[in-house]
Amino acid sequence: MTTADPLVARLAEVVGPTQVLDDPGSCAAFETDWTGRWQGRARAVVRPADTAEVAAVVTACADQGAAIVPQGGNTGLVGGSVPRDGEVVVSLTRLDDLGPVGVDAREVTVGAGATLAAVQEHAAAAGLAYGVDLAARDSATIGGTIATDAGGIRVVRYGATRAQVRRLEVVLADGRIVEGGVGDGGGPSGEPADLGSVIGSEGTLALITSARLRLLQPPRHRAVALLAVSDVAAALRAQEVIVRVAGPLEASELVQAEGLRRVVQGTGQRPPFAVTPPAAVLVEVAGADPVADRLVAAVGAAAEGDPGVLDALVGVDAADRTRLWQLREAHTEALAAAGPVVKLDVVVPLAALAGFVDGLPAIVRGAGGESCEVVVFGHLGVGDLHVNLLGVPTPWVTAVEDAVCAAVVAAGGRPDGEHGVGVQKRAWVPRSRSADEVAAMRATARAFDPAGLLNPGVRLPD
Ligand code: FAD
Ligand code: 2HG
Ligand code: ZN
Repeated sequence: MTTADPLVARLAEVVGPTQVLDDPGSCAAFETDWTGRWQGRARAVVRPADTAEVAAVVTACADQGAAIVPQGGNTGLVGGSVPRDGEVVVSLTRLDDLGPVGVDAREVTVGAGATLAAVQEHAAAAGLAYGVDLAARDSATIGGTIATDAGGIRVVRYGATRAQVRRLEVVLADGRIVEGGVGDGGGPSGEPADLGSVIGSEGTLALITSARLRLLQPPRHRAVALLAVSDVAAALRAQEVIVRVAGPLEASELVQAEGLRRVVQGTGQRPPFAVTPPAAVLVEVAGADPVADRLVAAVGAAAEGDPGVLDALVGVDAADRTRLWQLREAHTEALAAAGPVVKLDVVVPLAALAGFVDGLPAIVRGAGGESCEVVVFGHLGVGDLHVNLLGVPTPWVTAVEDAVCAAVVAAGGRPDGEHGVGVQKRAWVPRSRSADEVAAMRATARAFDPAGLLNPGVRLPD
């Protein structure tokens, strides 16, 4: 700590001087997002140790009218986790307590700063599992995943993060601590506060300090298949047949040739197929009894009479399953290694998905991205797609983003998917939601945070 800023001095009294950073070198990692695209200076970075310290930090900021950016693992991809204009960054990563697992109630209470991986391992040690998983699991925090309502690779089976949260403890914008249930996870009736709107609010309504999470009985057997397909329409047909024959899927993920090539190059893994297919769909089936035969039968049924299914691999033992999953999970890292990436996480209705993906290269070219590489992958089961664009000339980034978002809306979808609105999609909120819906969002924000101190510039349009 180096400054004479009186707010920073007060924050140091609350959390101790070593937990307040204000020199550029120490703040840098908290000021730039995972993609490197969004960055800004923080007035200071504060790292409280517990809920009481978070409340005292927020009270001190509120007294001075100082804006706050809550931050977890800083793996967000829409610019919402880093400062824009001298806000105080409140990093929640030290709130990483893992409470005892309630085996009978199938739940656990954890600090907002616990990583997803830590919670998964903690649940597994008690014979249970947590229903959310994503490739950033080692850094992404429970607080961040709740604040974004993260989806992830199990979303088709267990729903997004909202479906896993029973109770929240939060610190409001004026420093008060509130505990409450969320929706039907709130326990006995007479629950005083429903904090459901905090889920997915991207740090704009409250700082999440801890959460009681629903856990589940993990399936004992798993099998994974990667089907090479001619296009997205064939991927969707295959998914439909596999669900019909094998039952509900644990995961159903789409990748394309360009992404597969980048992943193979980046990981050094052998190409999965002799000829890289235009697209592939990864499906996982799980159950209490062995599931391999069921999956093999389902893959056979999908291929039978459908020339769009070109080839298939099935992985049953853990090493094979991991290898197949790596081909999907390594996309973000492999693309990041190739240079700056323009990322758009969008949701498109399944009926419009194939047409949307097929039309994307022309849309991107038409908006100034003539020499761009278009890579689409994502959560096929729920129509949440990650449009990654390599080589977009800087002056054309906004035009290209707008063209893709406009195509999403025209297809009946939403330009903000599981990653949230952040800074990136703010302008698209009124173009993809009704005026009444936007008014309701504003009213909720005003009720929680009348002075507008929590993550200003994120989520809500000006
Ligand atoms: P941060 O990035 O720190 O913050 C994200 C947002 O939440 C910000 O607006 C921030 O202000 C707010 N916030 C953070 N903590 C709190 C808190 N305690 N209280 C209030 N607000 C808070 N996302 C998916 O949905 N699905 C995926 O499959 C997925 N895969 C990914 C894979 C990789 C390799 C990477 C890099 C990212 C991926 N993401 C995915 C995006 C990201 O991991 C998620 O958005 C995640 O939920 C962010 O968690 P975090 O702790 O890093 O939050
Ligand atoms: C995933 O599903 C993540 O892997 C990241 O949501 C998506 O990198 C991306 O665009
Ligand atoms: Zn995703």
